[in-house]
Amino acid sequence: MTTVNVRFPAPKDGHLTPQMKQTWDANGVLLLEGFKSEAECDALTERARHMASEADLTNAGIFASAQAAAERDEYFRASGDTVRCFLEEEAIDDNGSLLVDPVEAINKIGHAMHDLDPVFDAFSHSAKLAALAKDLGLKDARVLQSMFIFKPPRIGGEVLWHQDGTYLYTEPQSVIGFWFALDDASKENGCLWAIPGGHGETLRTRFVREGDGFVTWALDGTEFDIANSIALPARKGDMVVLHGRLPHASEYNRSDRSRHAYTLHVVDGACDYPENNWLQRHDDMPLRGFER
Ligand SMILES: O=C(O)CCC(=O)C(=O)O
Repeated sequence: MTTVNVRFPAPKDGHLTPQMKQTWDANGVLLLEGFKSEAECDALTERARHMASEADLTNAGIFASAQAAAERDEYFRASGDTVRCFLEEEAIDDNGSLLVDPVEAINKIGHAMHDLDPVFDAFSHSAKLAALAKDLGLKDARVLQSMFIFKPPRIGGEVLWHQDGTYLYTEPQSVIGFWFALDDASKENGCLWAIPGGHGETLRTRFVREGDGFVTWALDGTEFDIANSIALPARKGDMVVLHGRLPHASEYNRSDRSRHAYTLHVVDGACDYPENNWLQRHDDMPLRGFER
């Protein structure tokens, strides 16, 4: 079993110590304990649950139900610079009817709340996050994507092993994931897993636009070394930083506790952003940095 320590008390000003930097370079993952306060976490969760309670879930059902692939693709495609809800696969029956309470039915909200909603904006922008991004090597950090992940009790879906560079590719590769635990996350309710050091390997696939749909390009067929993966249990307020080539995943939540989390994906504005990446913004909504 792999034993690697990637946990540190969160730096108050966001700046990484030499030891944190060394751990980041070696492993491609850091867990910064207590990066956010309980109050900050609760405010975000409350806001997301409010959004979920008001959401038009008829449309959200497109994502999981057997409706036309074209409709599903269009719903996803337009979420890059808007705010849309996506349902858990197990939340609806074959006819698309909800099997659980609407607020417990949502898999995630994405992908531009950090720019479009004041509560998410406040959580997502600070001098502390800007300092962290700089120390991680991002010369011109741009916050590209936000996701509120509900992982609801009993039906919270699994996230398969992947690298974030597959979805958010730049040349050279620059994406970094900032993942915040908004509930305590354990193996029981579907905490993150990662393969320390896996960021040193190649990007395996790219997910790109093709015509009106999407395809996945195979770049390297080598399997991920999941025998060397570690669980990353986290307390509410902890933050996990994930290199864009670091393989990571999470299991189903079959427990009776939710596992809310929030992620920001950040790229370097100095890098090229391909026009075939799935996430494209309209010109009137340029990417911002971490400054408020
Ligand atoms: O929260 C999860 O379960 C997975 C999140 C993830 O894979 C990501 O943010 O890239």
